[in-house]
Amino acid sequence: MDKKGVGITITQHLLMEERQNPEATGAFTYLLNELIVAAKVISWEVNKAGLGDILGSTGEINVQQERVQKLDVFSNRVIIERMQHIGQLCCMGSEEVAELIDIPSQYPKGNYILLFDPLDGSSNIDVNVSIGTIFGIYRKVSDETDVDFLLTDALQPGIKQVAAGYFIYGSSTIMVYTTGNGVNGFTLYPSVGEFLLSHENIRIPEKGKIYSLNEGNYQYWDEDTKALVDYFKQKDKTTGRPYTSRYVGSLVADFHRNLLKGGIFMYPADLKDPKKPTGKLRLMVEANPLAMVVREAGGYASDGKGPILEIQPTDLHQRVPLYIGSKEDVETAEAFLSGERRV
Ligand code: P6P
Repeated sequence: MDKKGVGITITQHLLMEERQNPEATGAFTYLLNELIVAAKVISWEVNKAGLGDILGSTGEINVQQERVQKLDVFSNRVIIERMQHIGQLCCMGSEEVAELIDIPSQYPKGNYILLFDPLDGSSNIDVNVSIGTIFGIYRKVSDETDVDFLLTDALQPGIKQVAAGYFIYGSSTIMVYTTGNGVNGFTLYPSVGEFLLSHENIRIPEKGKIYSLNEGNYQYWDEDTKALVDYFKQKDKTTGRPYTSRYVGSLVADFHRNLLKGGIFMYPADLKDPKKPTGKLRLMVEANPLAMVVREAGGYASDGKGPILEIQPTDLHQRVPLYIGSKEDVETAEAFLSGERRV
């Protein structure tokens, strides 16, 4: 909060952005505000998780073949129940649910599609490492209303997102989002129950000094990937190398640090799991939303060959290699991964 004890609330900021958009109807502001309510509920639960019995896994396995943590289930349910009644969505897609999620018939449908990862980084829940919610919002392109015919509307390239962002539940709860007019961050003041503007007009440094990836996968990478990672570790003062290695193992935490400080996050394709030949991260609910945020902050996101945002999706849960962060560093990654560069 500023010295007068108040700050710009997220609602104020959304309304200011809405007033700048002549076509705005308020539907979008309403949608984001409801998502914020869901995030406040999740934040509350995450921050007291150590006190209740909500830690640990439910024992189920989700569509990603990952052990479902109780907070995953809770977060997924909170977002679905919060968002389904607002009359702004025609359907939703969740990392936790195999198929598109319909809007129950008792609620009106709208023209937006919400795709989200309800609680990313769930493997870190029990060890008190930051975790988060990632979201992307699209406008429906067809006249369809039946969820069985809305998959084409959901599988639009990331460049078509009208908004994207994430919440981090860590030492504080922070929301970072963009509607295509720059990137702003808001910190939740629990005493006030409001997100207040704390990171105005975030810009990522053109080039960083941090590289982030799980080096335990080294033996599963191809030679171009190994050469790229070795490059960031070699000593060369003129290019500020070796870079510092920072890896939390929670995408939102690793991404957020690099967004503010500069650097590159990488999750390469690896041969570790034949069922996941294109890496672990999901295009629709992880890569695309963060790719929009980083582009609006002056950075870049690639699958190693080209822009994440230009990939034409073929499946709601498809996975992609992800190289995201400072533009110059991601372009270096593309040069190595194409075999053009070795030094
Ligand atoms: P690894 C968390 O489970 C997650 O989906 C991302 O948040 C994170 O970046 C990645 O997986 C970590 O994967 O293989 O390094 O443990």
